Amino acid sequence: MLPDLFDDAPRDLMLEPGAVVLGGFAAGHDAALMDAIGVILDAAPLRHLVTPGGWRMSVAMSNCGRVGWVSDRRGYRYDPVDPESSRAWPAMPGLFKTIAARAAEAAGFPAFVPDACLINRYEPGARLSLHQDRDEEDREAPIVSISLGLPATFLWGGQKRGDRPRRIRLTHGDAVVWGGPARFAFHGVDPVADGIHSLTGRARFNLTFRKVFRS
Ligand code: MD6
Ligand code: FE
Repeated sequence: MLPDLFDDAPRDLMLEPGAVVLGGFAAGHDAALMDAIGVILDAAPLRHLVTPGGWRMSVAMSNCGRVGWVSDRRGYRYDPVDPESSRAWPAMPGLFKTIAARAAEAAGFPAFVPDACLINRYEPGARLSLHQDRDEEDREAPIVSISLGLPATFLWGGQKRGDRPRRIRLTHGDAVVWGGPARFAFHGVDPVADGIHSLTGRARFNLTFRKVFRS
């Protein structure tokens, strides 16, 4: 047996209790996911939101589902209406719900029913600084993230903002799930390196599924 030093086989990785990377989890559905993303973005185009502090985010965002995550000078919030169009966000495709629920279950969180999905597009150089996801009313449900296209270095910062983050490479099809004791961990994304991916072109896409409302 040769050592698998050069093996790209999918790997699962426990980050800490409640947080796991499921290597390649969504790879078999990549084309269908990108098709569905394209339909959503036709109705609710990607845009660069402004932070409450007045900075334009380098990541371009849109949403589908009952509510969408938005930021502007007034703050962060979940909004049932796309502020660009004043219309409801596109419905969440069944494929999204199914894949998110399966990933959550594989990570030990059965019966996950997301009501919001944030769509992020990173062009080369785009990044996301360390943050917690805490705008959701439901504090029990996990968050499920699916990465497509160009690879990225994910920052896993632990429970305190000052903790030095671990760096984890996320590649096409990887899922990250966190909840329970890890639900409010700090995390972010380093600037995406330039490259071309056969399915997404010069971009990384990330879907994060949330359950915003309790019940
Ligand atoms: C990203 N993701 O991977 C950014 N948040 O592009 C997030 O901020 C994130 O991946 C909560 C849970 C999973 C995530
Ligand atoms: Fe986040």
